[in-house]
Amino acid sequence: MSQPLTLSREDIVRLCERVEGAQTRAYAIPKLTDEYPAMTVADGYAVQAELRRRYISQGHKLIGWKAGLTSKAKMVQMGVNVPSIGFLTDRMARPENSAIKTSDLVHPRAECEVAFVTKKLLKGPNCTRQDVLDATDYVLPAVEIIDSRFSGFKFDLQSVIADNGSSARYVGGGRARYPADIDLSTLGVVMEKNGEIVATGASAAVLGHPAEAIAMLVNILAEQGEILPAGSFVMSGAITEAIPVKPGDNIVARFQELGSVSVRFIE
Ligand code: OOG
Ligand code: MG
Repeated sequence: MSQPLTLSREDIVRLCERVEGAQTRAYAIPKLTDEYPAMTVADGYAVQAELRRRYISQGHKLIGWKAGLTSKAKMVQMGVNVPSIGFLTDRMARPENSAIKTSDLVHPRAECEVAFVTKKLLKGPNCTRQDVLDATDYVLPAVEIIDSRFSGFKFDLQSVIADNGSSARYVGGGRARYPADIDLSTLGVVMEKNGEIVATGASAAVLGHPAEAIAMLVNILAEQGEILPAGSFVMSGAITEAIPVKPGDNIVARFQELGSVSVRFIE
């Protein structure tokens, strides 16, 4: 993120309010670069940081972070070739097996990811996969429900970062494991929608090893002067492409060694 900021403080607040409105009232907006074509990745993170401050001042709690666009399948699907990060709050969490309302989302899609829960503080720069594994308490399977606020799920890296990486809902579940007990790079995953297999993949799709994505996330946090505290919940990014969901749909993500996570969707 060695790019400069091009947005003024006023622009950052204005774009933050625009994204916040779209997120909280579930409507689509044009990508931000339509109006601010010179926007950089650093500008995107400045808008995201403003959004985080705003939610926290409204009483939301920061639970952790997510890496996004860390697999080839996702990069190809979204036409973006650089990973990104976003924050996760308590308001986005949903219990396993719960019914997720779609009426407060724009155009939700489900993804399966490996999540990490940390027991030691992590900080960059130069955070490595091994640092992440040493600081990990346990890993667990997760389903993320992303919901880009941009029309047609069409965006560029700057815009999606400002929209907090399309973060909307997340569900952890399955079976928690110590990272030393399993080979995190070779886990197979199958995603089923309404009983049919809609996507399959292996965890190596995420930068070769999901812990690599967490190290990258910690290094991006460092560029923003942030650390990853112990006790954080961190998702490493979708292994396969994201699958659109609508009311009545049922998603089951089955992970080798980690069990499965189910969610269903209602109006
Ligand atoms: C951006 C979010 C990507 C992932 O796991 O790759 C993401 C998007 O595709 O809207 O969460
Ligand atoms: Mg994701």
